[in-house]
Amino acid sequence: MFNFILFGPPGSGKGTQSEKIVGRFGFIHLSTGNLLRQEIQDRTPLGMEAKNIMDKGQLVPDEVVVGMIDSCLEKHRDAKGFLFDGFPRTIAQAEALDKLLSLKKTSIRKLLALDVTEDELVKRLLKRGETSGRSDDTDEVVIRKRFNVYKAETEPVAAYYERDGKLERIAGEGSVDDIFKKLSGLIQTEIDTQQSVSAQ
Ligand code: B4P
Repeated sequence: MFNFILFGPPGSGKGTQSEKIVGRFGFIHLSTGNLLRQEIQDRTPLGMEAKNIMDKGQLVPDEVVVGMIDSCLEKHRDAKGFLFDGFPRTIAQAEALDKLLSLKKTSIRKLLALDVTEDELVKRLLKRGETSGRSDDTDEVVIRKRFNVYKAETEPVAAYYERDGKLERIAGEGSVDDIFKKLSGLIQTEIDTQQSVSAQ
């Protein structure tokens, strides 16, 4: 199994690149943001609680998102691999993910981190807010709050995977296609390396 994390601040292009990556490599795409927005759309009790939190630019509790990921992993037992998008966002989520994957005798191959400057991120999110209807994208105060939460709680996740040599940093500014070329090159290298090890 090939499991990758697509990592980066809000608006860095995780959702945009994930769609292209799963299209090319056939992984299962697990976006906690999309799963939460689906709960909101379905007006479930979990969705109502999540909306309140997301509208303030805060993170949904770890046990809620870990539970969602656990049931998705169960649903796709025969997957060729998973692309985690927007998850893990805290060290507790990273530890929980490692445990869930080790129970399935697999692990994360690489965390692919998109680097984008804060000014560019604000521009992208406000632009998306004009058309997406996402209430967390229309107010610059909420967007700045999301960056602060990212720096305090999510950035340490990159260092957590760096300890095991799993961190790859990618410049996330430029055309969507150029960024996709860099990401898909890194993923293909991992697949080729694994296949040559297995062939020996
Ligand atoms: P997410 O849904 O994960 O989304 P995001 O971080 O806002 O954006 P993403 O990086 O995917 O940006 P995109 O490609 O769309 O999170 C939303 C909220 O859900 C969080 O704030 C949190 O409250 C909650 N949540 C989610 N996961 C959680 C977890 N694990 N734990 C707790 N809470 C959680 O790109 C943004 C825009 O940029 C788009 O309009 C796109 O068109 C544009 N763009 C992309 N690439 C570009 C490029 N190269 N150049 C120019 N524009 C580009």
